[in-house]
This record gives sequence, C-alpha cells and structure tokens, in this order.
Amino acid sequence: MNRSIAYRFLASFTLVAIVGGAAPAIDEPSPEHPFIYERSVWFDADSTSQSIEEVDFEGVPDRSEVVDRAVGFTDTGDGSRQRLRGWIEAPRTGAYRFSIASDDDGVLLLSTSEDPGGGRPIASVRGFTGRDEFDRQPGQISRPIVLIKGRRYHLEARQRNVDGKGHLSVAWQVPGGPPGVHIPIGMRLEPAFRLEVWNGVARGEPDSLTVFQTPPDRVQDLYSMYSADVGTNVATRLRGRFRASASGRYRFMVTGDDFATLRMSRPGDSEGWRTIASLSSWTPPDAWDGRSGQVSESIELVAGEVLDLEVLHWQGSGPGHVGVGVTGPNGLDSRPLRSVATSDRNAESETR
Ligand SMILES: [Ca+2]
Ligand SMILES: [Ca+2]
Repeated sequence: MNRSIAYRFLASFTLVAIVGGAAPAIDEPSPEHPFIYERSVWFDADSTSQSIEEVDFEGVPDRSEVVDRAVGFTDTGDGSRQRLRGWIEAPRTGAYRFSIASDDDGVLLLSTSEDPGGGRPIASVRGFTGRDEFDRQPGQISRPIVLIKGRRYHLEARQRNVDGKGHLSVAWQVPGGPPGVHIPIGMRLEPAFRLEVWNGVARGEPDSLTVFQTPPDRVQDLYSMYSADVGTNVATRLRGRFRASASGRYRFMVTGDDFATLRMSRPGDSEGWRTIASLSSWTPPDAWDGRSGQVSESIELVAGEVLDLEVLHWQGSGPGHVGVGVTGPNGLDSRPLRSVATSDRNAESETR
C-alpha cells in the first residue's frame, strides 16, 4: 500500500466512523440487501465517439457511495461517467417494465438472476432526457420482463455526461400497479390529484355552474393533474396540491376542452380561491400556451411553500380533456403536474 492509498484509506475510514455515529449506516448492496445501490463516478475525459454500450466502466472509480435510491450523482462535470448497481427484489410475479432517465446517454442492464454477470441491456437513452423523465424516448423503456416474486435480480445503470448538466435514475412499472406510471425503484408513489365529474350538465361558464356545490357522480384519483377521460356534457373539478421545491418564480397553465378556469389558494389564506388562468375556448390536448389567459402571471414562492390548485371545467360534445402544468426555477417543466415519489427510508448516503 503506497502512501497516497494509505492516506485515502485512513481518510475514508475516519469519515465513515464519524458518519456512522451520526446516522444509521446502510448495508452494502448484496442479494440479501436489495434496493441498496453503489454509485460510482469517473471524472476522466471519456470518448464521445463511442456508444454508451462501448464505454469502459472498469477500473477504480474516483468516488463511490452507497445509497438507498436508484439515483445517480448529478452534474458530475464534462466528460464524466458513472455506474449505479445493486439488487432488486420482485414484489410480485408478473411482467415489469423498466425505464432509465439520464443526461447524457445511458443504458440499463438487468440480469436474469442474482448474478451480475448475467446482465444484458434492456433500455437506453440516446442524447438526454429530463431528470426523472421516464417517457421521453421509446427506447428508454424496456419491453415487459417477467420476474418471480421474492427473487433478487442484479440491476446496473450506466451513464456518461458529455457536457453541461448530468443525471441518472431508474424506474419501473410493477404488475398490478397504475398502468403507464413509472415509479422510481424503491420509492412510494401516491395519486396526488383528484378528478370529480358531474354528468348531464348543460353548457355554462365553469365559474357560474352551481353543480359544484352538489356531490359528484364520479371521483377518480390520478397520478398526474390531467385527464382525457371525462365523458360528454359534464362538469369536472380537478384538484391537487403543489409544493415548491425551490424558491423562485413559477407559472401555472391550464389546458382544456371545452372551457376551464384555473384557481389557486394558499392553505390557511382567508382570501380563498382566486382565478389565475382561464380558457374560454377549447385547446388541443397537449397545448399549454398560445391562448390569452391560459398561463398565469409569474408567482413568487419560497422553497417548501404549498399551493392548492383546482380547475373548474365544462366539456360538451366530442373530445374533452383538462390538465394543469407548471414551469419554474432550475428548469422545472412539469406539464402536466405529476405525483412526486417519496422514500420510506430516511437513511443518509454514506461515503466510503
Ligand atoms: Ca449533459
Ligand atoms: Ca369538446
């Protein structure tokens, strides 16, 4: 052991000892400890002429951590590459779909067993996706893969950052879970939005409909603040709560067919609901701007601040939909708003 390695070993050991006293240690990734991952980064420049499948992930990484979320390091710098690996356990028997989000290119490998050597590519990102954006490219989502309840499988995600910002995360769709919803592996996702529907409602401006004071005919919980499954000649109310992840200026927007009014309220605020955007004619399903009044003024929020949002909506004949989106600091662009995954574990990451 040369002097520099000895020093690094000693420094790491000391750090672990200090951290270990302050926070519960996480077990090393192993088949016996699924949903624990090792993430490793190499800072050296990396050939961008190769495909991500050809990039070398051998050798001693510059930094490694054990984490309890299938999320890599962020913004590791130009020309860096990283690997995230560990074991997962199938909670049910059935067909799973896995998805990788990365910036830049990424590839996801799954083994047919506990054996890391059995890993094969099942999904990949070309170029980049947004952070935790699991449905931007068809190739980033795997085909259905059958897993057996209680069995452990080795999972490995690889990413490189050519330049600018960078990130890496992995999600899955569990059999019996909400269809089409990508849940970050090891996280919990609850439907954060509620759609209420009143049937047989004659045309009217949403603001003036009195039907909202009566019990709805149908209620549906949603993972995104969007629905195209509303029916005809209906009034709907779509509600949700938004929590600002960072301090800054936000804009909220509504999309709808036919008429819609977006209102907000700050919890505990005696002023109650106030209108921040509205549509007096229908938009196409994914049209989020372009109509006057469709986008709110910018709204200043501090990190952690909460807003209640609701859309009052009326839909006559033909297609109908209603949805709410937000843009904000740090490139936030969530159109529509989506449920945010939370962790059951509170353990901090541990540096080795
Ligand atoms: Ca990048
Ligand atoms: Ca319509």
